[in-house]
Amino acid sequence: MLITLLQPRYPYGGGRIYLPGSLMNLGSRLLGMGIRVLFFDLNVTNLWRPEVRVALLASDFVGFTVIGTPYIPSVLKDIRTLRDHGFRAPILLGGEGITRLRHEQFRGLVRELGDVRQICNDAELAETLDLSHACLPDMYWVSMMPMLNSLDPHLRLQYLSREFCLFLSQGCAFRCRFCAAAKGRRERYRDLRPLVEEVEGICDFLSANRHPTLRVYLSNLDLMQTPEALHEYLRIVWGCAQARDIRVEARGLATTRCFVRATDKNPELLSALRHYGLRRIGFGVDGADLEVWKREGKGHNSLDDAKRAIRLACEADIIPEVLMVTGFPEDSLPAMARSVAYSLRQALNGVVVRPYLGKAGAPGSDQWSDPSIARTFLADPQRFQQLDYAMFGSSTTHPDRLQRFFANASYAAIIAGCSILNGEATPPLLPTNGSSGIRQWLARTWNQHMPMDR
Ligand code: B12
Ligand code: SF4
Repeated sequence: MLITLLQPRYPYGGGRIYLPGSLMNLGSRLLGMGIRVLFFDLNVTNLWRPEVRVALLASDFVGFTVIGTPYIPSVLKDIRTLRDHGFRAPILLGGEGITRLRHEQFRGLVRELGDVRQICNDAELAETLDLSHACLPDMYWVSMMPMLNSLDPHLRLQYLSREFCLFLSQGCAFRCRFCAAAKGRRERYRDLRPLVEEVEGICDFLSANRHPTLRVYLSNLDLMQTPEALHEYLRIVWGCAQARDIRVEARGLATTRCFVRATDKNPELLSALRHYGLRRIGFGVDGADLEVWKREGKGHNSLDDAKRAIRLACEADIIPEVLMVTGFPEDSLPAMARSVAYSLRQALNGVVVRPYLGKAGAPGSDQWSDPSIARTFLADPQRFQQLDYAMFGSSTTHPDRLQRFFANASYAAIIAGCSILNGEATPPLLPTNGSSGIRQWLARTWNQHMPMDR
């Protein structure tokens, strides 16, 4: 059996290089089952290159990964292109951006695209590929080295010499309303043996290529939910790198609640993590308003914890970042004003603020269970792109015109203020739907030139 895995192109144009960790993990699992796997990154090649066409025509299955909902429209477009050119094999879609659509909703999205299947879990994958579920290695049990080794060394170096995601764990015990991640479940760490194999293999490769740094974005949704495991895993990663003279530079996300609790419990924790390479932590502060936190199921946030977390991180020489997902469609003007004031205060104090505009309605968020919200996106799948947190609000994400104006204005004010004060805000994207002619062209051109969210 031959399966070709495709990393979709960055949706806003211009090839962006980022290690497709999801497909490296998935492909390694399939290789372990004796399946032939080919991989192409559509950011560095395209569907019309002869080697891609030959691979696709010879494949029994083709699989796209969908990182987040903003990728849905472009993946559907690629599938349409393949079908228009006579490609008939079954196409599989998997990944965080697609797994939380209900099957019937998914079928509606792909109804004119032939045999396209949504793969939400290993049982579905095994059934589709006619494998024994019990034999398919779990994502927690494999190293991505088999796939990494199959890449052209030049491409491998491009991926590994810049920041990439190191898969350590999945799952978050909290249940924020807007969140579409693997929420409401205990964090689970991957097995240590494959992690060691992976980090050793990567560091051997970096060292052979005289690249001195292993720069990783840890996959944890909240670094401090299982602090003992984080400590142990980072120590091991650091040990593998150190043995090859490679420096570790890691970053990740955390809730201030778990961060403060973990440091209260173990005051030495932060200096140890810093020693093992943890350089930055992004705290999900998401506004500065008790009512908004309550509404969004973020009762675990408090201004006191945020203040302490930032101070503790600074004291440990770890750079704190304040992630501000604000301006949700239900947010009031005073709540948005508080977010702006808080962000600017942080930036004035030299703290890195990373602003995003709150969106409701990604599959997996609580709002998705509202049939009218789901219908809006399913009726016009292009709209999924507008759920990008870095994008200004549109009539889809913020239906009330006046509220949208204030939400966008507050988002712009945070970006502008923080860029002037400390220059690290993620630049915003512009919605392209609904506009036409020159406005759409301007929005597309702008988006194409903005750096990718990190
Ligand atoms: C690394 C990462 C990134 C990287 C990109 C990763 C990449 N190119 O692969 C960066 C930093 C660039 C990134 C950006 C964004 N991300 Co991101 N990212 C992650 C993160 C931290 C880890 C993902 C990962 O590698 N996991 C490890 C791998 C092994 O697991 P996996 O991805 O789940 O893959 C397994 C299965 O899903 C399945 N699978 C995956 N693909 C496929 C395909 C097929 C065919 C099959 C059968 C199975 C399958 O098999 C894999 C294991 O074998 C997750 C958080 C998390 N913990 O999930 C967020 C996450 C996936 N990101 C998310 C989002 C929203 C984004 C953005 C869209 C944010 C935004 N601006 O709005 C941007 C996209 C920007 C852009 N336009 O490109 C959300 C997605 C939510 C959702 N349900 O839509 C997550 C869950 C974060 C969150 N807290 O909400 N991200
Ligand atoms: S937003 Fe963060 S803390 Fe809240 S459920 Fe999602 S991952 Fe967990």
